[in-house]
Amino acid sequence: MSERVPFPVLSADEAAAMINDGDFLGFSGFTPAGSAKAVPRSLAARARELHGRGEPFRVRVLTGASTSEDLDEALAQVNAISWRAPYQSSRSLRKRINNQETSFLDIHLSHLPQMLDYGFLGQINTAIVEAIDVTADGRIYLSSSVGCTPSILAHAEKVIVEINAYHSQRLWEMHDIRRLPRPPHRDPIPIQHPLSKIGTPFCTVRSEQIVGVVYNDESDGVPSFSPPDEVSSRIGDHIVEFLSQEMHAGRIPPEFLPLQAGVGNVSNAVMAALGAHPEVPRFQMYTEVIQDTQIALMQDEKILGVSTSAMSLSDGTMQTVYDNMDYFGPRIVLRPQELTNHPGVVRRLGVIGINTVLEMDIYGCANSTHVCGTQLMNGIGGSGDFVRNCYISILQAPSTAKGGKISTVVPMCSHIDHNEHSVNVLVTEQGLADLRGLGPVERAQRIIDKCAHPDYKDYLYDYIERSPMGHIRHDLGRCFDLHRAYMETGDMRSALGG
Ligand code: 0RQ
Repeated sequence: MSERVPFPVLSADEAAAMINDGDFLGFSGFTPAGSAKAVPRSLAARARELHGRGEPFRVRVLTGASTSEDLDEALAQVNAISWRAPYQSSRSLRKRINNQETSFLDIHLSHLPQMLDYGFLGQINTAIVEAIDVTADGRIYLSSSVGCTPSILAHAEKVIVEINAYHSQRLWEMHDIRRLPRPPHRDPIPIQHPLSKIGTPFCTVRSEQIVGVVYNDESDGVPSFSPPDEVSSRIGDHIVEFLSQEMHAGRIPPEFLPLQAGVGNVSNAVMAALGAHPEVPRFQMYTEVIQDTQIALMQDEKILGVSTSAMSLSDGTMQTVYDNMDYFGPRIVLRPQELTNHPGVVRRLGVIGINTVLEMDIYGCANSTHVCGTQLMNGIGGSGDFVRNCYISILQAPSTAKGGKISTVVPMCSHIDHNEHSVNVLVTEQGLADLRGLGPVERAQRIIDKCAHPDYKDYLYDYIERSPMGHIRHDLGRCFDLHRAYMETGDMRSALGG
């Protein structure tokens, strides 16, 4: 590690002053993990001041996935984001996007580095990246996430490095950075195991790109999760039972297969259920984000190793990792999202993917992103990368939302992110529907039978029976009646009649 940084040391305000209205900015970050913090906060303050004087100041923002309150939330609150990709989870930004104040590109996370490389997204003016260190010859050692940062750095005219002393100086031991060349010069990716390493522990830029360094000392600020609720625990139990049956049937080998798990409370509960179950053997993960539960399961030696793009951990759990780097260093690999989510590697390893959706339809299509087909929630993130390429793709949701006013099992999804051709298993707290090998109408019967909430079952059966005959039975005049009822009365049950 370098002893003295050979670049101008800037305050966050000085760094923010280098950014111009209309600039295209690439930030580090994949969830709050490894997000740039001090400079975007100063940028938001600058935008507020300029807007107060009636001057325009809005920027285009690219990151690996979602970010922290200091980035998306702070900038969106002052309406300083004109364009955003590829994923977000901020309340204020969501509102701006749904009001058409911010243009949002919702794309598969594994596709982003290639899109950037080919210039589809434009030229990045400045990259603002969090690191644990930078050297005179332009090696940048990233912090708690990798995401799209290696590609952002490669394509940025200027680079500002936020060196964050909060993180362990040993984080580089986990990093495995490699960018893929353009076709036809792409060799097979030699990842044969979640812990295979194929790259370097640092990103490389030309030292002339680096215009300054900002010092910082603050955590990623990831909130801790509430203990699993009953609904999430029941979803977890159904998945565990299914996976152990698959093992007994010889469709999952005794050493198990690597798991991928999405983010959020439901996912956290499912991981806890898997970890607690004696029939599930010790396993590896090939995933894009890890949360607190995975670290606890690693300490218990239930999870043996993890490949991920981010460690999205609450402060206490992060401290546990940093205090025990001899243990965690060799067991966690942090990689760019084009590798963690790479279709070829996911298929080769036989990953079992478990992701959460907003709604699922009776034929096995699912909506992860748009409430009633119009209102963006977060974005597709990496879910599509995994759903399409997993060995077994499992999608989960509570059977109802908003206290029963919404059925998450509907005749036709109001927006489709994952379709019947990719989805293998649907699960709610009511039960689990294994769809493999079933035709559309058999799928519909099984999904209603196993997954729908009892309040909505009769309605859904009746919908199939009264729909015109076809390979897939749909009534285009009625397929969105539940959604329409929700939009008109605030309760889908108003469509149920009787
Ligand atoms: O809203 O809290 O206001 O009540 O949606 O729902 O059940 O708390 O579940 O936090 O896991 O989020 C799909 C959004 C689920 C997330 C989604 C309402 C519900 C609640 C959240 P309230 P829950 P979660 C790896 C993989 C796409 C990206 C992905 C997601 C709120 O999992 O963004 O998978 N996935 N990435 O009440 C209206 C419905 C609803 C509904 C739930 N049908 N209609 N509102 N809600 N169902 C990670 C990355 O890619 C980085």
